[in-house]
Amino acid sequence: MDRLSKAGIENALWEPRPIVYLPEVGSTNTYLQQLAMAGAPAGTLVITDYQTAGKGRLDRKWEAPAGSALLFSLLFRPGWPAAQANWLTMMAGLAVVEAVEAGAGLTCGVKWPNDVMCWVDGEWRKAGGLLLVAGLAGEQVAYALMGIGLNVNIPAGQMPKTVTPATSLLIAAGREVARLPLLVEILQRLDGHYAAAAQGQSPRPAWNARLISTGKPVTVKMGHQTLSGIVAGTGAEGQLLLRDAAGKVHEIPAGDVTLRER
Ligand code: BT5
Repeated sequence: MDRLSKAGIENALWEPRPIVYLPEVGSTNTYLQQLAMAGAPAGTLVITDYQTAGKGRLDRKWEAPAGSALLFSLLFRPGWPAAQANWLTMMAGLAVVEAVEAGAGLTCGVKWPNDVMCWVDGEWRKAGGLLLVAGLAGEQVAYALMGIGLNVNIPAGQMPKTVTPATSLLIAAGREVARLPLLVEILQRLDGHYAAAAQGQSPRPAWNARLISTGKPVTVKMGHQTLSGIVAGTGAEGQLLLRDAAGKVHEIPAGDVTLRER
């Protein structure tokens, strides 16, 4: 197993940033939230080798065996309008997809809204997930925690049981992928996308181009409600646009997408 450490990450980064490395933690997002509330600066990174209570959306769990994944959270203090908070999920999705393609030579994409998918054996499988927690002050994003989980070197026999078929870079690429250079690549790309967004450039066109479901038949679950249709694209705030059989376009702010075979 390749080792992560605070000094190793500091040495590998081009620009300094506050780093907390923990061999084990409940959830990097929860840990970073406490730091954020205590005034930690933008850019703070919390990273671990193992989470005992890793979180997905809606009280779901994120599971990965020790030392085989990238599990980290980043603190942003964008001061953006609340409606723009989703830009962070788009930027993180782009950064992870680009870094994995560059570092592992795989074909990857984003499944709306927060899944990182890799193409393996003729289908898209989930290799990573993003978890955005935004702290609002009035109508502005005072702080935002971007949690990123990426299955790097999880062997086939140790993959967690999941709803969406899952994979790791090891399985998809057929070789181990070093986590530290991959982390550095993700951070650099994310910083680049963030700098562009801070100048007002939306990540949405690039993110749209990476969505795997556009034009495809899908089923979307939103709580107890289920809708089927063809993905027509995304709206200005990242909501999914779904055209149903009657031709009506629904705007879906959050939900779970399953790709359907025609
Ligand atoms: C996500 O939620 O995909 C967001 C995952 C974010 C995880 C990171 S790790 C660092 C940071 N700290 C945290 O505590 N969390 C973030 P969602 O779309 O709700 O998907 C959750 C579902 O994915 C689960 O219900 C499982 O079915 C599945 N799942 C769990 N672990 C997985 C894994 N390692 N790979 C693929 N799928 C997984």
